[in-house]
Amino acid sequence: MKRTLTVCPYCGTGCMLHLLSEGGRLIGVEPSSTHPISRGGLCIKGWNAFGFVHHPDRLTEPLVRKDGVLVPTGWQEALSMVVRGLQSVQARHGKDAIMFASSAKATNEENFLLMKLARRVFGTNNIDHCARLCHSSTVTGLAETFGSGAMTNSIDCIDRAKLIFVIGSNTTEQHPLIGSRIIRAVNKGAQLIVADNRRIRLSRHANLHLRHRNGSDVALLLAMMHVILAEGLEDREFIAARCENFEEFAAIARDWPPERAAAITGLGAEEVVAAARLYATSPAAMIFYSMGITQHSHGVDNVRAVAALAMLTGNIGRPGTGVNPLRGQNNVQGGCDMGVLPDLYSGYQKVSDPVVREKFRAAWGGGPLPETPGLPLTLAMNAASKGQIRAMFIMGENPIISDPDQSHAREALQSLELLVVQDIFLTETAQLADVVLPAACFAEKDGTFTNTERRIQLVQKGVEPPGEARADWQIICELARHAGSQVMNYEDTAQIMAEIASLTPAYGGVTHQRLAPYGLQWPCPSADHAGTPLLHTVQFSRGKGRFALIGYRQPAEMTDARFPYTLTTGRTYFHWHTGSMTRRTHLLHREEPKAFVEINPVDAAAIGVRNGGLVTVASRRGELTVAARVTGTVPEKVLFMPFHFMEGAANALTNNVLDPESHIPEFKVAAVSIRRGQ
Ligand SMILES: Nc1nc2c(c(=O)[nH]1)N[C@H]1C(S)=C(S)[C@@H](COP(=O)(O)OP(=O)(O)OC[C@H]3O[C@@H](n4cnc5c(=O)[nH]c(N)nc54)[C@H](O)[C@@H]3O)O[C@H]1N2
Ligand SMILES: Nc1nc2c(c(=O)[nH]1)N[C@H]1C(S)=C(S)[C@@H](COP(=O)(O)OP(=O)(O)OC[C@H]3O[C@@H](n4cnc5c(=O)[nH]c(N)nc54)[C@H](O)[C@@H]3O)O[C@H]1N2
Ligand code: SF4
Ligand SMILES: [Mo]
Repeated sequence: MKRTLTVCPYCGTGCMLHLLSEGGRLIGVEPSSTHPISRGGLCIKGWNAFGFVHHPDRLTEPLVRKDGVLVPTGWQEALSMVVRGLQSVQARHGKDAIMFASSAKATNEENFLLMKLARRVFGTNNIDHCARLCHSSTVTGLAETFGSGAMTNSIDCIDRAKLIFVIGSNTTEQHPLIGSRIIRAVNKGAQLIVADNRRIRLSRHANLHLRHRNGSDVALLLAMMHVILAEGLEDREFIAARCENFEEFAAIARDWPPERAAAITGLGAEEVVAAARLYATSPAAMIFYSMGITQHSHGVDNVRAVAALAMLTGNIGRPGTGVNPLRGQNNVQGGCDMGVLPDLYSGYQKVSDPVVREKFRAAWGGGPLPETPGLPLTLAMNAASKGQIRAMFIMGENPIISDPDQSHAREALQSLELLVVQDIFLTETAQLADVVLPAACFAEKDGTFTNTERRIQLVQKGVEPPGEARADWQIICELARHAGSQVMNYEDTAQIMAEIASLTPAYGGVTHQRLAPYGLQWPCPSADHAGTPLLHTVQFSRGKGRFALIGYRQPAEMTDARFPYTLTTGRTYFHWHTGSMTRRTHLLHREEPKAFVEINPVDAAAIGVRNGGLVTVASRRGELTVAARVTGTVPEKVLFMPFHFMEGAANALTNNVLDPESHIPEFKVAAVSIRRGQ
């Protein structure tokens, strides 16, 4: 039996595990007992991470559409169809008529190469990835306030926190090993505030559970800061020494007494006062947040408010404190770090900066690089439906299920002249493609993933890919050669990392060799640097921490007589996003086999539906019928649906309205009606 140490392919917690294989086939996994996060544990998805790898549905050869159907072909034909197709669209409609979507499931090396392919070989900045749907509000909001959009502290800090404030994160289900660390800290005496109107597992352990209305976080946080200022609980020394723009900000917060917020949040003033006092008087308070904060048409304002709360009380730059956005996908932190973003190169270096462009130009053989920022993914989908984007190359994403307003997404993809999908399965999106390229999965390749605490870890190959499938990085290099470019010839992924390190200051000291066994946390600027577990200790990345000005805006779609319920969407413990992997993993699928909607018993009774009965949910975008899960988890008039299931796709209902700055969709609030389904 062979044991290969690698990284879990699911969430951004970044547990490491051993793949166990025999005769070239995976037979199981074993946690890594000395890894700083897994420490001998894994969640159910980690234990089953091998489950989809040898599934008979794996793509084993390239497919091209002929006479309307996808048929198998060889690599040569498939690759030249892709390159000819992209070049032909560009020749007729301009360089920026094509869009690349990269993948937070792929390695850093692969993301870096797709970024290079788009910019250097195809001459466009139109590249983005699922972070747009996820933490783009964080990247924008924290860059403005702190100068860096990543977790300020480390997972280990949970043990040093005296108070943990979890807002808009269902941590035990979505980042399970972080969730269990939080529970352990609480059992050892740390205090816990949960702000989420669902009764999640963590709320049972909380000293205070705030069940405020969806989309009312800015009002809640401003009111907490009002109390802190009114009671003199702010950290004056920290503010004076480390921050700017305080007076302007304080004038806004002073305008938000808890009584004003009450009408918006639905919380009693005393609950807000209690939360403010608990947080502000703790000697070390650590904030965790995730999609409940970011996925709103005011997602950036939410993030600004969270950042302000931490600065106001000096809870940043020390162990056990900080602002900690929990990054979702196994390598979404890395995707952002590698610059698969329309306005940034790797290391958050701006494409609009001529010095930066010159550096990349010189390193990449001297060809011209595009100057204007490209399109965010969400705007590219809109542009596709208007005929401005004519071709899309999608590596490792499944937007037919994950994008907001499914019929809009379908129409956008169907209106393309050329759709290329590079995936490990024939997903619902791949079924619409003109060319499908079969990729190797995490267990079949080498490289690195960067987890939510900025830890860059080694991914190692345990088994061979099926059939003709190849690693994403190899396919991208082949595409470059088919396009006549000689700028992407690599022996292995370590060589790609050397290039990343030479162009990306925070990864400057990273080599594959140095990453064994359990990685390095960036910034790691030089070969002798040990990595950085804690950010902003002496000053913020941008110098002074900036109190941003925040205004409260309500969600774009509020309930009314026709659509009297609020729908919020998210995840379950057993499934991963669009289900491509977890629904093909026997044990996970068995635990959660079908779509459902959580509905409060009072609302279920009102329409005469029992647990397991059918409910038809309708929004302005569409309607669907799914099984009712009758539960007090959701308050009255609020429904929750996971978006994993094509047969009951939550995104048929969601609102495609975007935050004006981060361009994230409002996945967390839509107005719907319900009736008993048949
Ligand atoms: N099992 C599993 N784990 C995952 C994933 C998965 O698909 N499956 N996906 C990964 C990814 S990419 C991500 S981004 C993370 C997401 O991780 P989370 O953000 O933790 O997950 P969600 O279920 O999207 O939403 C979290 C909570 O936000 C609450 N919420 C909704 N609206 C609001 C609001 O207006 N304010 C507040 N304060 N809370 C609100 C919901 O009630 C929900 O409990 O999970 C990662 N981990
Ligand atoms: N309603 C609603 N919608 C949401 C959200 C929500 O909370 N509510 N959350 C949003 C968020 S936070 C996110 S992150 C997105 C996620 O949206 P997506 O990224 O579209 O979802 P995934 O299912 O993770 O897609 C990953 C794809 O990569 C493939 N894959 C896996 N490994 C590899 C590999 O090594 N190489 C290649 N080429 N492919 C691979 C998988 O088969 C799968 O098809 O969904 C968003 N959509
Ligand atoms: S917590 Fe996340 S990284 Fe760890 S085993 Fe579970 S899914 Fe994998
Ligand atoms: Mo995400």
